[in-house]
Amino acid sequence: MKRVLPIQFSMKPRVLSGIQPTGSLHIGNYLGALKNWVRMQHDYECVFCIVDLHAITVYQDPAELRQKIQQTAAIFLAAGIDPKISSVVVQSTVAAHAELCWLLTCATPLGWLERMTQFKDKAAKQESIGDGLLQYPVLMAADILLYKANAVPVGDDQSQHLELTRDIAQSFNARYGDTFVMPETRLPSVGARIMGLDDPTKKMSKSETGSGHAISLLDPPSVIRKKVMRATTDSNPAVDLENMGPGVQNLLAIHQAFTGWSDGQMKAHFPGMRYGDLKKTVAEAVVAGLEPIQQRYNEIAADPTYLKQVLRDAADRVSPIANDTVRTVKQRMGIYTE
Ligand code: AQP
Repeated sequence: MKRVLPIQFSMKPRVLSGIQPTGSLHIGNYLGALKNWVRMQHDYECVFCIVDLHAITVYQDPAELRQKIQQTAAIFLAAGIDPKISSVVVQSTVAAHAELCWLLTCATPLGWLERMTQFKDKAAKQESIGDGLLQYPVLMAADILLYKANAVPVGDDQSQHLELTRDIAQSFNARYGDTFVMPETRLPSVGARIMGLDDPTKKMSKSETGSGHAISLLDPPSVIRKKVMRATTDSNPAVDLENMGPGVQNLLAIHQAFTGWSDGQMKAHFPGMRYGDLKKTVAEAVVAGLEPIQQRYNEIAADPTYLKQVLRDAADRVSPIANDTVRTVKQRMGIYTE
C-alpha cells in the first residue's frame, strides 16, 4: 500500500497538543483546541495526539474506548488537520510517552501534583481514584517535552498543567543540565473556555452526561438547533452587552468563535436582539461551521484503512525524535542505555 507521507522534520518551531478520546468531541474541544491547531499547522511542525493513555486515568469501557480513538483521529482530519504536514499520533503507539512519564514522575514533587485543580475536581467525582489520575499532568509534560515543543495550543482549563510542565522542565534542567525546551501556552483569543449550555457556570465537558450540556461535533443540525434553543440564558428578554449573564455571554462567544466576527461586528449586531432570535442566529452559525467537518468525517470514517495508515505513518515519523529524547534523559539521569 502507498504510504501517506514520509515527511522529514524540519527546523520549524514545534507544536504539540492532544485530546482525550473520552467521549464525543464537542464544540469546546473544537474552538479551544482543534480550530487553532488547523491554523497553526502551516507555521509549525505539529504533532497532534489522541491521548488514550490519559483517557484511562479514569475507567473507560474498552470496546467504547477503541471506537472513540478512531473516531477522534477521524475528527482531527475532518476538522482540517492535514496528515501531509502534521503528525496525527495515537499516544500509546509511541512507547516513549509512557517511558518519559516514568522518568519525569521520579523527578516531580508530589505536592506539585496534589495542587492541580483538575485532579481535585476529577478526584471529587470518583468513588475511588487510581494513581494515574494524579500522574495525569506528568504524562502531559512528557508528551510535550518528548518532542521539545515550543508551543502548546490548549483551552484555558489546561493552563495550570502547562505551568507545571514548565516547572518540571526547569527543575530537571537545573538538576541534570539543559535538556528540555520551555513550552509556551497558546490560548485562542475567543473560545478558550466554552461553557455548558445547560449550566454556563461549568465548562463544557465530554464526560458531563446531560443531553443539553454539550454540542457534539457530530450532532445533526436538528439536534444542534434543539440544544441551542434550550440553552440557559438569564431573566432579561433581550441582549444587553452591559448587563448579561454567563449563558448569554457563552452564546455570543460561540457565535463569534464560529463566525470570526470582530468585536465591532458583534457590538453592531446583537444589542437588543431577543433571546429567541439570538439562539436561532447562534444555532445557524454552529450548523454552518460544523457542516463541512461532518461531511469530511463521513468520508474518512468510510475508509478505515486510510486512517490506520495515517496513524501508522505518523507514529513511524515521530518515534525517532521521541526515542532520542528518552535516551538523552536516561543518560542525564544515569540510567543504563548501552
Ligand atoms: N469547554 C472548553 N472550552 C474550550 N476548550 C476546551 N477544551 C476542553 N474543554 C473545553 C480543550 O480541548 C482540549 C482537549 O481536552 P481533553 O479532551 O484533553 O480534556 P479536557 O480538557 O478535560 O476536555 P473535556 O472535554 O472536559 O474532557 P473530559 O470530560 O474527558 O475531561 C484541551 O486543549 C482543552 O483545553
